[in-house]
Amino acid sequence: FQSLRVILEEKITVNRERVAKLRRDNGETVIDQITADQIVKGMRGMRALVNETSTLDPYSGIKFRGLTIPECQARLPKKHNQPLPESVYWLLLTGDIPTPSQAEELRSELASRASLPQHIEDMLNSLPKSLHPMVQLSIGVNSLCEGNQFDKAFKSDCKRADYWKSALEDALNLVAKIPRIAAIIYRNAFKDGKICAPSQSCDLAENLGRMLGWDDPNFFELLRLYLTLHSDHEGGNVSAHTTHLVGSGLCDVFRSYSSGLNALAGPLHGLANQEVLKWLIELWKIVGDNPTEDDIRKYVEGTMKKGQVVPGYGHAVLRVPDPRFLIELEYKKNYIQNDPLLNIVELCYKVIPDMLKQQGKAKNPYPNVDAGSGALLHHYGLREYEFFTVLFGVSRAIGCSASQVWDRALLLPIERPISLTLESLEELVQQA
Ligand code: CMX
Repeated sequence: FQSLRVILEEKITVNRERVAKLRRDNGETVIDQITADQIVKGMRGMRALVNETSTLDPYSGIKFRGLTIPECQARLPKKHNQPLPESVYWLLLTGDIPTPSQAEELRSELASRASLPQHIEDMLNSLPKSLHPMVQLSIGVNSLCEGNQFDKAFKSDCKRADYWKSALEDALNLVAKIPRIAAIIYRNAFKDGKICAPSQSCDLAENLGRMLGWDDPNFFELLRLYLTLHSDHEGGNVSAHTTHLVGSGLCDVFRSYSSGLNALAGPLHGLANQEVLKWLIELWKIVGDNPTEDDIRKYVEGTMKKGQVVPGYGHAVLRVPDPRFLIELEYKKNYIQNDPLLNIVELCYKVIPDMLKQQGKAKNPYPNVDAGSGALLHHYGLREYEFFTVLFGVSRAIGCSASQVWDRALLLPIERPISLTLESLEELVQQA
């Protein structure tokens, strides 16, 4: 952990200089224009945020600190065939590929922080089982804010330039503890409420899998992939942006990310994870194990006729099949022999893009990450789809908390754009 701090300190000094130079030399340089359409259509394509951890290209997809996911799979320290989530976290925090010993150092540090205060366990155990798991997750993460390091620093005479140090402490605690919150929610809502303790020798994925109640190395391997795929998706998506926005008012990472989790719980965003599986299971019930393309078409037509979106398809930025979905298919090909639900996922991929193209509305007719993730979890016996977005939330804590460390590191200010009434927008358009 000490070496992580030292590396970050060096990088932060360099990057603060870059910001200072950018502002000094080009602070007034115009780099973009905004159209009226962008203002009324969810700010699509508007480049207006700084986010260091990842970038998203419409055609090549997500890059974590410049690395595609296949590059991460090839170059980051792994367990079996997938990157350790801890090595992804190191990469997002520092921009460097960790050495195996650095990944191990972070793994051990996070494992040592993985337990929860008893009162938080009691509080989670007292929540009604019927409360949606995402609400429980948001409550659990919010409650971690008690005694957080950032607030302590803020209330002491800590200099603003040093805020990132306490933010890093909190970020590590969030990533270390959120698997246990998730597992308690799962065990209470869907099992007998009993849960094993986190182990000091496991990585984040295996600890999560064991606390959920699995003892299957193949499931832990899938969780490693899952945590990597969902860890970050640049700064403009609803959950990352919410976390950043709330954090910009100097909320600690627990309260910021708790807000981000509520944002993730929308059906057009992270809840699509659960909606896809619900939709696929209904489809499976109707068409059976060996459907034809026509069977799928009929079902999709039914969804569209009801005016609903086809879950797991489309994206606000991507304009190609989501590379994360293609990795899910690759995983199925390499690890899973014959699973009727996953076969249906593949058949959907053959049929749905053409149907969405014909409908002519969606700018991106291709599958996103959610189109395949739930069916993979289902294969290993995790079938309670209301829980799926919680796993998304556990993963995204990695990217959102690393981003918040950099928000503090770069001394980013409170976010405060200006909103317009329709009348003022109409006037501005006339004047332009
Ligand atoms: N099925 C049917 N219609 C769709 C569609 C889909 N999967 N995706 C987009 N459309 C429709 C939109 O509803 C919109 O219709 P209206 O003009 O009638 O409002 C039109 O196509 C244009 O939308 P768009 O510009 O292509 O898409 P947006 O950027 O507005 O929205 C997204 C992107 C992801 C919300 C949308 O594609 C969608 O609702 N997909 C299904 C839900 C889903 O899978 N969400 C997960 C996304 C990944 C994530 O963030 O986690």
